Amino acid sequence: MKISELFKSLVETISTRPLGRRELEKVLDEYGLKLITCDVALPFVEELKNRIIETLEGQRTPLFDKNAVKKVVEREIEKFLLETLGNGFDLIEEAKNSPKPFKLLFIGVNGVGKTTTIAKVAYMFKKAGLSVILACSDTFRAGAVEQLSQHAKSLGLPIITKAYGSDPASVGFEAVSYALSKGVETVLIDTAGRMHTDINLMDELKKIKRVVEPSYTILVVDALTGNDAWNQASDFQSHVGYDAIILAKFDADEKGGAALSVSYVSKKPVIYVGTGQKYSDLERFNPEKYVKNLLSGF
Ligand SMILES: Nc1nc2c(ncn2[C@@H]2O[C@H](COP(=O)(O)OP(=O)(O)O)[C@@H](O)[C@H]2O)c(=O)[nH]1
Ligand SMILES: [Mg+2]
Repeated sequence: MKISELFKSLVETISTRPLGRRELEKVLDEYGLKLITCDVALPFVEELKNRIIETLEGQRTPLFDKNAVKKVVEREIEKFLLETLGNGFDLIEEAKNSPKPFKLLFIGVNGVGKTTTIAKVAYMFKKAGLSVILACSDTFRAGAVEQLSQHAKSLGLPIITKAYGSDPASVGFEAVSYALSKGVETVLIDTAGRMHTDINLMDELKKIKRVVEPSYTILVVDALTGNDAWNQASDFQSHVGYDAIILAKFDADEKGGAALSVSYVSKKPVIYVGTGQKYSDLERFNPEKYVKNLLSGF
């Protein structure tokens, strides 16, 4: 080792010290509490703390910078949150580059915003020059057909519906057949909600999925759901399975923790967020912006 290098390493040893578990725990407890008040689920926060202690314990930190520990912890939290959120994808790009018809199946608990989200996606596709057909496979709830038909009318789109109580899978199948024969590029399929603990519903969704073979299955979650978002994401994942998540009512949610919980428990990305009740109120989810916002509140 050269003298200059030796000197540098000596200075570093004197001016730094290794990070201890206790002080890391103290800082992480503060951040953890803040994440929990933002509705991020507890098991996620626990894992975040453990992972960061594992990474940082024993690492050398500047001796004279009081904020050094906080800074390094915050950088590590940011990294972990971005990793959890993963990489989303653009539905227009996917629709354009996939075999036709491009089929999207929307699932989720009743009232979360499925039907509204479908209308928004239809509007977005239409604007991008893609042809769309809607399918109302919610044959369970009175009013579901009327609601989606109203959107179809406003957007000038064809729609397949069947009477209340009909087989939801056959509605989806008919929409796909229509798309195939008429060259419609995309099929958006609405489904019934009920409770995510309802086994009949889960079986029904599985059947629709089997019959329709969607290009992507999308779980819609209400951002305001708070802690139950975790259970919904987990139940639909284990019973039906999905590829991505759209968070509706993001505009009404100041806390914003649901995005982390659902991505963590399902290992699927949030791809879009609903930001209002208008057709144009659908935005690509931006993890960097989201994490920055979340942490800036701390
Ligand atoms: N503020 C806001 N409201 C929304 C959003 N998405 C849906 N909603 C409202 O949530 C309610 C339930 O939506 P709906 O699409 O019928 O839910 P579904 O039962 O899952 O199909 C309606 O009053 C919608 O207008 C959103 O992104 N922001
Ligand atoms: Mg609905």
